[in-house]
Amino acid sequence: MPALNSNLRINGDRLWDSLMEMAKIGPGIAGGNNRQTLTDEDAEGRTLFQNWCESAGCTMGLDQMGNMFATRPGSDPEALPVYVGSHLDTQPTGGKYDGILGVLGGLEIINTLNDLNIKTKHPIVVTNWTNEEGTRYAPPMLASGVFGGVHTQEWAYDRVDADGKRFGDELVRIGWRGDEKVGERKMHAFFELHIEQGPILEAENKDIGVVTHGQGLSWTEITIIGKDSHTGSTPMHMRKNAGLAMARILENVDEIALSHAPHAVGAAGHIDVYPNSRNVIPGKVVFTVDLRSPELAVIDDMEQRLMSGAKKICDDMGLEVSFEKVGGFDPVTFDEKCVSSIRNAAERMGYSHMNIISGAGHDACWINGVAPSAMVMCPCVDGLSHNEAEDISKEWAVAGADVLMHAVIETAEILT
Ligand code: HGY
Ligand code: MN
Ligand code: MN
Repeated sequence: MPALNSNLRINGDRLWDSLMEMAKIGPGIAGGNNRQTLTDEDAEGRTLFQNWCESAGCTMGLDQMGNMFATRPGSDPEALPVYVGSHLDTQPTGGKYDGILGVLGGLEIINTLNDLNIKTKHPIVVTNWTNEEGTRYAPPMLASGVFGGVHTQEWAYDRVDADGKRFGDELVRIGWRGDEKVGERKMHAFFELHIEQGPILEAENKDIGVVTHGQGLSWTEITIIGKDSHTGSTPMHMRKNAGLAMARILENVDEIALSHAPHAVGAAGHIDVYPNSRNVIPGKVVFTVDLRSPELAVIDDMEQRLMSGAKKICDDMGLEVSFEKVGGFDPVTFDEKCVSSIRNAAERMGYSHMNIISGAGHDACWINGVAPSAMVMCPCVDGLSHNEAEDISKEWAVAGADVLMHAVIETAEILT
C-alpha cells in the first residue's frame, strides 16, 4: 500500500460550500437549523445528500430505519467496507455543523478520491444515521442503536413524539423507509467526524481531538403529581406544588453531579409543566434528567441518588413521583487501531492534536459495539453547541476532514 502522502488533502472550499448549502434546508430563526428527524425538512436534506452522493458515483442503500448508505466501490468487492458518517438531523434550535460535518466530511472524501482517481481495496460507505438527536423521538442515536442491536426495530417504530406521532409512521410518511434489514451490513471499521460541542480543544488551541472514549449517558423521565390550585387563594401549607418539588430535585441534581467533579454532569433540558398557567399551582410536572460520566459506577451512583433524593422530597411534600428510564448507554472505549490511525494522520499532516473523551453521545458509540470504531473531533467556538449560534472555522472543518480522510483510506487500504 503506497504511503499516505501528507499533501493529500480534501477540497476545503467544496466541503464548506456543501455545509452552507445543506444549512439552507430547515433554517432556524437565529442563523442555525431546525431540521428535526422525520420532518419534511429532514426529507429535503436527505434528498440533497442522495443527489450529491449519486453525482459522486455512489449507489445509495436505505434500511428499514431510514439509515442511508452511499457506497463507493473498492477493488475487492468481497472486502468489508469502511463506513464513515454521522447524522443530518438537528436539534430544534440546532447548529449548522453538529452531525452534518461528519456526513458531508465523509462525502468530501469520496469527491477527493474521485478527483485524484485514487482507488482503495475496501469499498467506502458514507452514512447518515436517522434520529441521532433524540429530541423529537427519545432516545438519542435511535437508528444506530437498532443497527447495533441495542433496540428492537418494533420498539423504535413505537416511539411517539409530543404530538403522538409514531416514529414508524412518520418514517413512511416522509418516504424514507427502506427495505434493507437493519444491521445486516458488516463493517471493516467505522469513523465519525464531529464538532467537540465543548470548550476543551479551543481552550487548548488544538486542531484535532483524538477521541479515545465516549462518556456514558442516563436519561430518567420523572413525573410528579401534586394538585392544581389557585396561586393566590391557596394557603402555603395547603399547596401540593409539583413545580416546587421539581425545583428541589434539580437543585439536588446539580449537587450530585458536582460531587463527582470534574467529569460528571447533570441537568434537565426537557421540562413540561401542567397546566402551565400563570395563576395555577402546577399539579403535574414531567421532566427528563440527563446524567453523564466517563465512569459507569459514577452514573449508577448518580442515578440512585437522583431517585432516592426525589422520592424523599416528594414524600416529605405529600406528592406522588414515578420514574422511567428513557435513554442510556455505558461509557465507550473506541478501537485502539482506529484511534491510532487518526492520531497518526494528524501527526502526518502537522495538525495539533490531543486525546479527548467525548462529552456528547454519538452514533459511533453504538456502532463501536458491532465494528471497530473511532472519532475525530474539531473545535467549536466557545464550545457552544445545541444552540443556533454554534460556529466553527473553515480551517477547523478542513483539518477534521483531512484527518478523517487519511484514517479512512488507510483503513480502506489505498491502492494508487
Ligand atoms: O445527547 C447527545 O449527547 C447527542 O447530542 N445526541
Ligand atoms: Mn451530533
Ligand atoms: Mn446533537
